[in-house]
Amino acid sequence: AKSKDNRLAFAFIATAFLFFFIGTICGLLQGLVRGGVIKQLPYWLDYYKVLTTHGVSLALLFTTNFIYGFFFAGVHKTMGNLSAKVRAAGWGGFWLMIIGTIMAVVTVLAGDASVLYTFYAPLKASPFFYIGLALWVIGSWVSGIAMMAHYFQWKKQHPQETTPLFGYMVVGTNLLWITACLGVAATVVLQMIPWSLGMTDKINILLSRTLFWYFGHPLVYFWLLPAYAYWYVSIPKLIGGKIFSDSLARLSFILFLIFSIPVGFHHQLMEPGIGEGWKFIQVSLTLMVVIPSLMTAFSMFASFESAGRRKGATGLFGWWKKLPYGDVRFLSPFLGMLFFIPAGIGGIINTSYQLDEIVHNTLWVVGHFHITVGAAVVMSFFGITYWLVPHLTGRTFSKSMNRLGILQVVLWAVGMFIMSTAMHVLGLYGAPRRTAYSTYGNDPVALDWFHGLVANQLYLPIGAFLLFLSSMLMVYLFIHLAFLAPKATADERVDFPISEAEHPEEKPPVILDKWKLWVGICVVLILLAYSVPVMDMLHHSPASPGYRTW
Ligand code: HAS
Repeated sequence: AKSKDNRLAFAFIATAFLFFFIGTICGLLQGLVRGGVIKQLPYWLDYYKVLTTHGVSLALLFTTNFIYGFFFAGVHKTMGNLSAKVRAAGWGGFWLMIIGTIMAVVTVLAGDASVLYTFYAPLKASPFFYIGLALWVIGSWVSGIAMMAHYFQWKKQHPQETTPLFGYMVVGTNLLWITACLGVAATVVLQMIPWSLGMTDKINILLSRTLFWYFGHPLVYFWLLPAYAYWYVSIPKLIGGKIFSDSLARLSFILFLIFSIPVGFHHQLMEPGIGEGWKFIQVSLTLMVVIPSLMTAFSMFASFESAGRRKGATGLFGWWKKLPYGDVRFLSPFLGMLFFIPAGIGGIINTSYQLDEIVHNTLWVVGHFHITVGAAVVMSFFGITYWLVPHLTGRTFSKSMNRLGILQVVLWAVGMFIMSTAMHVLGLYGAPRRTAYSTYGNDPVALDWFHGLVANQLYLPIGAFLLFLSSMLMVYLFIHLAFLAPKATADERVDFPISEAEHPEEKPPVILDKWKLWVGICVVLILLAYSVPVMDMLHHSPASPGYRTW
């Protein structure tokens, strides 16, 4: 039912779907251009403008707004009503993010910021774009701190009780986000805004890219962790099981907090100006951050097996037949998990220096991030949407909606499979990413490369079209669940699924709750991995003039 807290959560979710709508339309256009179906977009709809809108709307705006909606709903569910102050701060953050977003999106649509979602210097956008970004980051901090304040208030009022797992995960994710954003805030406020305002005429590119990736890699875990929260906290309940280990789940979040920041150089392996020793350190730390994902995979298999055995499954793999594939709340994240297996392998390939030399800046990387964030994460968000929206609006979720939901997620999975496989293959054949000239001026050699049976650019628009159909169905289903479905009676109410622990008597070790300790270790690792190279960049890396995109 609609409480004041649920209204806040709903505001985040509804705006998330607005950005999803804009971003997925741009996705279709791009697929058509990259596949050579549309030779060239009209001049007012330049390819790079579309690509920037696609990346910013989906990777930055849809994800963040969705995550905050999900988190606010979850902390309300597990730790009770927000205090008036906390709720006001949540709304304050929301509006700051909206103002920042409008500034950035309008600037992009006006063609004054076709700098892509990574806004690498020396590409220079209008100052409104950067100021919008800065406001958006500050807004996200305000809302994030509000959620954490709710958790710590709860903890104070219940000193003897184990902190709820969901709230714990919200704190871990927000600490990760706030620490990560320091990098992007530094480059935007100290480098890019003065430069785009004309106060400085040159910019230290290596430093700005380093500060960006200091933020950019933990950004991907900021997307992933809410999906993991759903996997750990809700999936066991949906499959009729229990959380395999509460402590393991907490430990995996701590490991993400510690290891996901000092690894940004694995995006810069091909860049000169950073010593190989420093790249080596950060690659080693990247391999450490794989461990909590392997722990999560292990934990999911354990939950599936124990839920299956509870339902009478026997043998090593009998549980496989007992999972509720007909329930979209489960099917969607489950398909996402399947995507995440090759996605994780691809990530390990990317971080291996010599292999990255082959795939860097090719469509392979685009394939990698479409099956990580575009499948594992987003399919988890779809699964959440089907119960969260009716939960927040007090409406019903009927069997026919579930069937349409299954159609939507299957379309997404098939479209994503076709498109991302093609991206990986084309990337290995050498197709570059981020180019509008996808038929390479009809160069016969390029056409020969990309028009085979296996490596064919046409798979991109085919996949993109199915993804587009799926996204429009998702938008329709969102609108239906939010505004049109019948109001639920007391019996029909859709609940927020929270699982019980397999062994509730086992309390998680107290040390896991010592946030200061974990943030301290995180800071030490960041200093170890970054301070010398950054000092070096400050002193030795030359500044460069910009390239105005408007
Ligand atoms: Fe990545 C580039 C390395 C994970 C997103 N990545 C990107 C970019 C994005 C992105 C957006 O080292 C492009 C940035 C740009 O625009 O330039 N990535 C990694 C590594 C991991 C990884 C080592 N990435 C992610 C996740 C993302 C994401 C997660 C989004 C959410 N990535 C890289 C590197 C680059 C990169 C380089 C730069 C490349 C370049 O050259 O530019 C790891 O975290 C992956 C660990 C994951 C696993 C998988 C565990 C499997 C699980 C599922 C279990 C399944 C079950 C179901 C239980 C080890 C948990 C099974 C049921 C059955 C019945 C079978």
